[in-house]
Amino acid sequence: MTEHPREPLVPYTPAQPPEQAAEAFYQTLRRRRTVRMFSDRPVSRATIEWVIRAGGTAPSGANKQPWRFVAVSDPAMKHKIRVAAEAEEREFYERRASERWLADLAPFGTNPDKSFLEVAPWLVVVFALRQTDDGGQVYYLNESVGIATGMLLTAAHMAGLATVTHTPSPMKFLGEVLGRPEHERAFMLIPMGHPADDATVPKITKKPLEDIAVFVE
Ligand code: IYR
Repeated sequence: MTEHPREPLVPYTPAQPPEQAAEAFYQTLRRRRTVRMFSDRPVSRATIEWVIRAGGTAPSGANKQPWRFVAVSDPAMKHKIRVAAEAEEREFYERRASERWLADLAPFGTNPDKSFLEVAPWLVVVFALRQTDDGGQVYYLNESVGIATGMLLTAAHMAGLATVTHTPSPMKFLGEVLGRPEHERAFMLIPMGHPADDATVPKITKKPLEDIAVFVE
């Protein structure tokens, strides 16, 4: 058997005790909202790089890190993505979506207009790798990429950036427009930037703890 190297854990110890640290983080995270009204105020590439690095710290099946984050600021590419996304969305709103689905979406005021895809300074397209870049097996792909995406969204929020988890369906056009290889499957399209000064968001609530948690002690 080969020896696999190990190293001492360097624990992260918050400045406050766990209970206070957990509440403080919750108070910050609860202010994240999905935003569809962006400012065109620029965001540096370095900011996006840090946010992507944060997403890339996610745990994944056998640490295969089966994700790729494609960050787009090129206006011509953003335009192409918008045009293609809006074509899919028109199909969705006019034909594919059931009456019930449209009714469920009504409170959010979404529609086929995806101008945020051009206004936001950056689009981060998350791809799930069906296999590693060298053809190896990946494990728990959706779980892994879902976690990394959640961490990416959290990192953007902590940097003061707004995001929307946009899932045009089908998303195949993203791989085509961006010229991504066959083994990369588009997972989510995430505009990132500062919110518009007059941005509004739907008045919605999150379920209270009693409705989302069960304690067995
Ligand atoms: N992809 C469409 C529709 C949509 C679906 C769900 I479920 C949402 O939570 C929001 C939107 C769109 O982006 O408009």
